[in-house]
Amino acid sequence: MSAERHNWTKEEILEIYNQPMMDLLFRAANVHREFHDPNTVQVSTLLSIKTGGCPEDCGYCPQAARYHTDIEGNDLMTVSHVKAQALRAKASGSSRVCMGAAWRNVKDGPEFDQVLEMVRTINKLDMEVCCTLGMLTENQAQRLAEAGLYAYNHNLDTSEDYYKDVISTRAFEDRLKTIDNVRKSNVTVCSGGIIGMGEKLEDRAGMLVALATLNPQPESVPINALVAVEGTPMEDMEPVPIWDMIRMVATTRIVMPKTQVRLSAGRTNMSREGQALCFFAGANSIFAGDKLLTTPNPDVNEDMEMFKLLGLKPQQAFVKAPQPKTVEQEESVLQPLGEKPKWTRPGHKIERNEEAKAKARRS
Ligand code: SAM
Ligand code: DTB
Ligand code: SF4
Repeated sequence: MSAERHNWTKEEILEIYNQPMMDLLFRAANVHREFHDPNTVQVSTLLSIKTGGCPEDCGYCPQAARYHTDIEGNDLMTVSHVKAQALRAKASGSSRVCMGAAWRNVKDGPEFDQVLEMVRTINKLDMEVCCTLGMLTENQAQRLAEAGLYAYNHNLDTSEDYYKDVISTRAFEDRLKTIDNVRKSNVTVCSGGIIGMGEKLEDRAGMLVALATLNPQPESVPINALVAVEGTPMEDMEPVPIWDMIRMVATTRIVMPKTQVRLSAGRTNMSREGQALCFFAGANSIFAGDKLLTTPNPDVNEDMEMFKLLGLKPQQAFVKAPQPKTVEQEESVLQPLGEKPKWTRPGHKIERNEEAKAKARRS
């Protein structure tokens, strides 16, 4: 029986990652079957509730204002628009809606109040609600919990070492702090990262160490393959080989046996056979819908065809954790604190991010 372990080392994880493929697949599939129904996959729909114009410099991200990518930015969506999209998602088989905002961090005020109303509205549709809004204080996490939030997504993205080559406007410790703030509430933690950003295998293992040594481990771990978007500093990155994705998913499954491993961005470049191997290796969750936040994703009908072909069933809502209760705004005991937390601004320079910025200025 595999137990959840919190003392994984980078060396152990590298050894798992690098073992012969057939051994890795066999071990991962066994762990997967101990803890999960191998024929069930959780399906989430992403909704970009506030797109573009972000002040951060995450080197992979098309929503960073400084890179001048071709995306159409917009203001915060209305609650009624969000409700209509959630109903569509539910009708197409999603059990969870994940709302993303291109923010560095959450600020108390009318926009956050509007997000809280979105959370209440979707929870009342009996769907799991997830948000990814950037950095969060403990009070903000509690207020989201009270509104009925099921999960909060905040990715470590890569190892602590490589993080400094990807993002200069906030630090790895800030990410851990937000995860800790979420953990103190009743909201489940969703945290993972991206492969294909030029990192070494040691960095992939380093990221998994950082996630697997959290106690408890995150309830959900998204593994994204970089979507290289024109205009970002990572526009010329080579696509991730499918075998790397399979190895990463399998290793994540082994070191975090109970977590929901999410096969996230990058599926448009993966064949059905490749995705099937990822499911065999322990992936048991996907993002559905023809758009992620700003980039393409397979069409829902294509995914449902794949599910049929593989005999996979979408997971019902709230089978892994009970539905949170929504506290109405008038009954809330929690007040916004209007905090101005001191999130780190490391201020180091990343050459390729500077070059992308300069290129955008010239064009
Ligand atoms: N602004 C918030 C934040 O950074 O936490 C939430 C939104 S952000 C877009 C959510 C996550 O999407 C990032 O942490 C990153 O892992 C993933 N992501 C963004 N751009 C990506 C890309 N081009 N390819 C793959 N994953 C990407
Ligand atoms: C996650 O790990 N991947 C999703 C979700 N969490 C928010 C986002 C992927 C974004 C891919 C790039 C885009 O569409 O903008
Ligand atoms: Fe902003 Fe999030 Fe994109 Fe970074 S990943 S630039 S914080 S939207």
